Amino acid sequence: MNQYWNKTYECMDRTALRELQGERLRATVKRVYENVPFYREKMQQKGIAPMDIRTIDDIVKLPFTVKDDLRDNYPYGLFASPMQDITRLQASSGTTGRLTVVGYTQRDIDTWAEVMARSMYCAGVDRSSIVQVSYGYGLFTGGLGAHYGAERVGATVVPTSSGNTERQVRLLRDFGATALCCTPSYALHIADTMEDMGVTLDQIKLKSGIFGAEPWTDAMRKEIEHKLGIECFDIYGLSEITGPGVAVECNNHNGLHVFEDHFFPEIIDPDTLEPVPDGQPGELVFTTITKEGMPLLRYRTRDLSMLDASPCPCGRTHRRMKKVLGRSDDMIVIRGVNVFPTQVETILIEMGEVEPHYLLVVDRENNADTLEVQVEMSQQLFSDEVRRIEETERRIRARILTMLGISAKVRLVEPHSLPRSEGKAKRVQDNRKNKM
Ligand code: DLL
Repeated sequence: MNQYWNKTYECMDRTALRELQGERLRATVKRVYENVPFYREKMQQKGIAPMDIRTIDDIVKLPFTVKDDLRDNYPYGLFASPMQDITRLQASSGTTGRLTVVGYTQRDIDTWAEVMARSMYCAGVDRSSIVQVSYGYGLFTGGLGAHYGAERVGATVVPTSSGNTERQVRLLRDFGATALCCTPSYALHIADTMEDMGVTLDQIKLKSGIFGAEPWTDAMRKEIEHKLGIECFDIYGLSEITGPGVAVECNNHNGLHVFEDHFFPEIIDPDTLEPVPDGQPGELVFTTITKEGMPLLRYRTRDLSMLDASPCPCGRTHRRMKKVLGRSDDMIVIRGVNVFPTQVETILIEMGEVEPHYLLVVDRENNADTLEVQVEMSQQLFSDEVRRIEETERRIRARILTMLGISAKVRLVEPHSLPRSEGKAKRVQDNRKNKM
């Protein structure tokens, strides 16, 4: 399976690609300098003008943009097009604070559909496919992004949006979707609900899942692939840059191809803000190089990843970003040790006996941080003796201590007792925030 939606761009010779990126960056910088006072001032403060940007390598001279800049310029302050040219608004609430608003021109919407169409092809979705879109529709970019991409390739779209999980299962069975788009945590919830309803794998036709919008581990991937009998594709994106479709896995599953002819990626050291070379980890930064409505220069995503420029057997020449396993904001610090929820996820799933439904509860007692890992036990373990349950808790606790260097309390809870997510899963409950 090796099909491209847009071979000219996806397989472009890298020298030609860099040329094109330079050209597009020049146009973007000129556009924001002329139309967005925020960027004009930032560039003036750095003593640079649009003519200083000649090739893509000059990108490092440009100022960064952070989420607070979007909030400070709420709602339309960073738009580079007049309102009459803005055909769509999307927004993201994040975990805290004000909404961040994004404006698209018709061309931006077309570009978004284009990169989502490429993503669909990467996941083997084409006009013969039936795609159930169970990402939320609305201001969140997941639903509409997947919808436009699936329509663009000519697939049959089933726009269920998220929620009403039993109905999702009935529709999967009755309409015969071959691809499912939703968050990985919701995919798992759909799989569990399917089992509870007695719907078996031979009653559904799913072949692939296009999952993203939240961090998820390879252990979780295997779990979902097993439960739904499908191949999973990781899709990455953020509303500030366009929505889903910034990067996606091909069938080699060796990182996510960034659609570099539209979104230029960099990795920086989050402390020094200096760029780091391909192959080294750091914070992902994106510059949109074709956007009209709200172009962003060097937007700091807070997502941790690395870039890989080695050739991919699929023939696409765009660099790949490593699966994002966490954002610096999600990192919890327990008595000085840094932990990402995904690190705990890997341990839990690999241990077996528990279900991949978990919550990390962080607190502070007697001036010391505490971490409690709540995880659902399997039905089998639940019906076993208390002694076995305690033993399992002890084993998980020991494993967390060896692997992550933190002592955590592990509490196995009843099956189905933790809240299920229909969108982005909440993995951490930090009670320290209320105590400061
Ligand atoms: O989550 C867009 C999206 C929708 C992507 C559907 C993929 C699928 P936001 O709500 O603005 O946009 O959240 C963006 O979500 O900075 C990451 O921290 C996280 N994220 C998105 N995709 C992935 C992924 C959408 N595949 C934020 N793996 C980003 C890990 C992801 N984290």
